[in-house]
Amino acid sequence: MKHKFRNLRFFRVLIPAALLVAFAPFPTPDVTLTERYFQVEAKSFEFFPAELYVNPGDHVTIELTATDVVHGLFIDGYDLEVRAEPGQPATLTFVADRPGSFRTRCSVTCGDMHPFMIGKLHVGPNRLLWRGMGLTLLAVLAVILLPRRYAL
Ligand SMILES: [Cu+2]
Repeated sequence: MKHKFRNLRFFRVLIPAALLVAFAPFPTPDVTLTERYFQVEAKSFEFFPAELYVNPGDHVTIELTATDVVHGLFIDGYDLEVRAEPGQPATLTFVADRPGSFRTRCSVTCGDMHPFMIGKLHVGPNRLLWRGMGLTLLAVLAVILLPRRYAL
């Protein structure tokens, strides 16, 4: 009886903790100005890196370098564009004031695979990743803390 009571108390803590990790709103990110600088290489229908991660409010600079033919980088949602000639890097600077994930794509018809030259700009913390990590941690704690006869 004593053990059972302890287990109940354990779940009373664990379940709300899991719900909190899964659904609690994230604190608004602090508004300190962060400069983000990315060097993006555009070459044969690919951007490298293809995915850019920033936080809302960041001042973002993208330096686009084209190493074969003229390429452009257009950010859907922000409607911003930068175009680079081979060997002449061009920069785009903006404030990431819209959270979310936005498609980036080449804005210069550069060849057959041009429509597939896409990437992504992520503005905001990777919430799913953090929640997933939090839940995993709780699951591990549960396995460690749960009395053995209860776990199996
Ligand atoms: Cu292109």
